[in-house]
Amino acid sequence: MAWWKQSVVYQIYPRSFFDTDGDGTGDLRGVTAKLDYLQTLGVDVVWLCPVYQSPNDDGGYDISDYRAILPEFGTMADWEELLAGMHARGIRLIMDLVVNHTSDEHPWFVEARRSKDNPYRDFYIWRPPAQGGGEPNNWGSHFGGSAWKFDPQTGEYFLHLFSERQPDLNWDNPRVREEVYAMMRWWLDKGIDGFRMDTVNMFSKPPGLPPASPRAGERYPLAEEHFLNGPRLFEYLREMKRRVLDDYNVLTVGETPGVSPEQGVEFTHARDGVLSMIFQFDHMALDKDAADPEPRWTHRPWSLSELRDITTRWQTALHGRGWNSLYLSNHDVPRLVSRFGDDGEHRVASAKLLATFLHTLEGTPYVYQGDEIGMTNVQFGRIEDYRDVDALNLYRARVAQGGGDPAQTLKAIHLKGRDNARTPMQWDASANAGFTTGTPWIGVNPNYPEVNVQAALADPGSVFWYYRDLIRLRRRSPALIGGRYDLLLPDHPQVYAYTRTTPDQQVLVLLNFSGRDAALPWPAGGTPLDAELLLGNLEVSAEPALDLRLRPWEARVYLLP
Ligand code: TEU
Repeated sequence: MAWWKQSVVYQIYPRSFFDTDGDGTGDLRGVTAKLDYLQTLGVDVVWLCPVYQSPNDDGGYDISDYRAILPEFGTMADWEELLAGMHARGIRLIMDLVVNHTSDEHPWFVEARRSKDNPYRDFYIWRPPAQGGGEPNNWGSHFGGSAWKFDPQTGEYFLHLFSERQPDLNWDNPRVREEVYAMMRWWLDKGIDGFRMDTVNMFSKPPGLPPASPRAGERYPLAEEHFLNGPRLFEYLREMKRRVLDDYNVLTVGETPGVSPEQGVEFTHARDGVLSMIFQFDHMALDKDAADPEPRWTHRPWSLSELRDITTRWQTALHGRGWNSLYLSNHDVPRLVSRFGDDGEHRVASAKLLATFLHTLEGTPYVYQGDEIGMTNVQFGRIEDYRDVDALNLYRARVAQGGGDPAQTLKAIHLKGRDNARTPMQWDASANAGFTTGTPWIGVNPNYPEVNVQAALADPGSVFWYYRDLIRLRRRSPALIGGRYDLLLPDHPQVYAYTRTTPDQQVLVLLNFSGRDAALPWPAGGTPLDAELLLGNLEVSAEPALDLRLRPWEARVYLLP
């Protein structure tokens, strides 16, 4: 079985992890300093978010030199020391590969914008103004406004699906692909163990760039129907596999919004897929109002049955064919305990339940930094305290230029903003949560005196030790790694129940996704007395009865006879 199927991945957003030089920004030495911590947790792989040279318009996802380390983060020697430190501990490293776009400070773009006949012009996507002037089409950017920016030097527009400082590369140009493949080999030859591929299903844009269909009142719709899974995407990814990936035994995980389970199989098929696994987005839309022109800033209550349906579809479709990645959080979304659990009274129990869910499904679990101590969303009172280009653009468009209500807009940012996940890692109860001796680049969540690593390590009942136990449990359970998923109690309003089965082992998982007691019949054969409780997030006394009661956010994992 491929090594990455048996692994748990830990995602590090280095800017917010640990600062060793007091400049308020996390750095590579900060990651190296915490490797023993990661080893105690028991993770197998680290996914490091971008550490490359970048003007940092979008948290380093705007890269101006793919082969250089951003000085704020350290040097290439620091990076090499980090890789060696990981490998010495048996931890593998995957790097972020951001090649849908570059920074506008990348030398290719600096050249490209000089003149229409510059040799690098065709590295990017340029169009003249529409007839009568204005943007070439109505495509919107992910971060608000048009996806086109006018460049006066040559009188044409360039395409940017993200910020205007992130021009999209033209993947139809073979020279672009050659450059990307060479750069990938360069990193792989340094000894890394794979890539997390940013926006990997946006590389191929359809010929003619047809207009997008707007929702009511929408000026610049996100043209996902055109730029997701475009016509030549698989051609390019197969080429990348043949030219680069086939020569290395690596983990590749593609970020793929707007992909169905059937397409997921195509991406990750064990025989002729192009990636090890993908991040699907269906469950990320659960709490959004899809009818709103800006769904990502909306909030609607989600129901267990919706989460169960989505999960069941993916678990079933990929079993024996492709491979899932399992995540509820990352640097782009709110904290999982605030979003899918209860970050108040039941913070600890619900954080453990969500962890149980992630580690008992088929696929490779991803733990985002801080989730292992139950870190929560933050609510800064002023827009000045926010750093994310996405949130700042929203505020500018709605309030500064749109005359909208500042409080409403801040509320949307509190609920959905990406900075929720980007506040500094909380190491201890000292100033700035022990993250830095300087001024942190973004404020620390004020709950750090209670929620921090030092406190978690000292408490045997903490979220941290529960994650450690789950990771260990999964490692020694073939059913939890590769067993078939079968849904039980499909209509239960509070409890998510399923089994994972191999010919030799069957595991039962019971999750009370609610803040109330839940009654349920013992859903498997025999009685609870015949089963072995492998792990639970609350103390359980022997329960001979066939009727179970789960307490708020209670999670149990049983080995069935
Ligand atoms: O994110 C892509 C991204 O924003 C997706 O969440 C997508 O826009 C959305 O789901 C569509 O509905 C990646 C990085 O993770 C993010 O931090 C970067 O800002 C972005 O790419 C640009 O590189």
